[in-house]
Amino acid sequence: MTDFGIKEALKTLGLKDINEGTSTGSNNFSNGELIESYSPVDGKLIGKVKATTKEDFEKMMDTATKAFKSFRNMPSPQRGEIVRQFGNKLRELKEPLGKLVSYEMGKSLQEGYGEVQEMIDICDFAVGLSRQLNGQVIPSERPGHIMREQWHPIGVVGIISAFNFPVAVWAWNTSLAWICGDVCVWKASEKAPLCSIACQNIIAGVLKDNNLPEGISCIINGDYKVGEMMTADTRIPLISATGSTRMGRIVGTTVAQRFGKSLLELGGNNAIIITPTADLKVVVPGAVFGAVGTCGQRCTSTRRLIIHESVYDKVRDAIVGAYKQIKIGNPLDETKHVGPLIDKDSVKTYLAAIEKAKAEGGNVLVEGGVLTGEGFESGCYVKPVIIEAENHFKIVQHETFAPILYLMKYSGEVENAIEKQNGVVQGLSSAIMTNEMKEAEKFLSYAGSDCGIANVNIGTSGAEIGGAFGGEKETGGGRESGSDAWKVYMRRQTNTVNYSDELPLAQGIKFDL
Ligand code: UN1
Repeated sequence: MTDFGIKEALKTLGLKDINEGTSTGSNNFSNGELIESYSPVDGKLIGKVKATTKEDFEKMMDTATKAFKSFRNMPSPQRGEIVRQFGNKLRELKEPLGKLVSYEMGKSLQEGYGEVQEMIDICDFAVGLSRQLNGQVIPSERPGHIMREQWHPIGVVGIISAFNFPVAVWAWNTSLAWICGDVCVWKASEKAPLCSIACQNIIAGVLKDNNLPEGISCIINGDYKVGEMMTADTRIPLISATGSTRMGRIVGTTVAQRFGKSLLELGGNNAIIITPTADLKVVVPGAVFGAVGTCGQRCTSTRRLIIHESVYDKVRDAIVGAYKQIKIGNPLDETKHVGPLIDKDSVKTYLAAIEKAKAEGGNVLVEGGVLTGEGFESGCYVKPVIIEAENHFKIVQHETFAPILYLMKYSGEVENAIEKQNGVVQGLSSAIMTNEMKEAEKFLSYAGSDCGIANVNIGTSGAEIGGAFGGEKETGGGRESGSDAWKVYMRRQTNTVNYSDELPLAQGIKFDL
């Protein structure tokens, strides 16, 4: 069987000797026990990475804090130049890195390339931004005084990322943090450690070419215990964490205890409202890609379809029909739509969720199951499922990271659908399919969707980097990527300068000596 060029890709990305427990990622100080990375694509061991010990962590923090002291002095447009070079390297390496993402994480090759493209796009965005970290000038109430606001680098930024976007989410954070003058410490998911080593190799090369300290980009490896070293550390003023609500609750409270800042991007329970005027040509690909893309493992994956009763049968039949066309298999084979789940634990969670939905009264329209036989040896390939369910079911209220789509009806006005859409604890992404302008505007209004992302006539997933990404409620409230998300990576300083010969006090207070 062809290896789809994986060996070659690993070599190009500098991932050799990975069976010895690589610490090839320059500035990866890790010397602890070995973490093995198995591909969900074929179940084979790809490589091993050494975990970070407490001692390693201390060394790393030393390097990072030292690097910050010099990096903050570099003018931000020059820092932008570094990010520009990083983006160019990613352009050169899009193919091997996209392949590694697909092989280590299991998403389709197209999506693997798409993820690297997101990295390139955010680098471009950051380069432009490096000349626009503007503060403002504020009129003072006192004569001969001027007030202004400045944005300064915040320091060492800790990044915790999930397996499902093993490279892009890091780049969303780092590209902005770097132009802001921060240095970054990254704890990638222990389920996709080689992706992080590959990325580290790329940026380490750029830093070296520019004679910059390698501590500008550091990685640490391991499970939640390694994450804890970071979240508890007062030398890290900002922790940006992507993952489950459970993880976010622990990270958020730990960081808050020490008055650090956290940027949390947690679970979603994203719905598409399908109204009577919805165009099926848009609905079907939008809903199906949203539900089965990345095997249902995006935080923006579509979990629920809330369909008007008058078009319910038609929409249901069209979606069920489309599911019959879905080809499941090796994600590196571009004719396949859906690859595997990340691991066997995920498969168990998927199977348990289907059982729970049935037990609560769900009606299975498209049966699930684990695929076996040739090509499915890893045991991680599952069939996308459709279940008719009620919004209040416990399992529907819960985010299951798998391709399970719940269908439900609404009747009457769009407000009833919006209430259902908002009737979950998560608040990441949402969408409405309609040709009625009033319905669309209601959905986007203050009385509409309560999510951080609300779309019209497109699905819930596939957000572009230009907008702020994140959501409300148990999604954590953080915003990363575009818009003014950069501000979280900086500290704000308000200045008042007196250029007069007097000292008038604010609020007209007299204090004569
Ligand atoms: C995530 O699932 O963690 O909107 C991020 C999307 C992607 C990002 C998803 N651009 O689907």
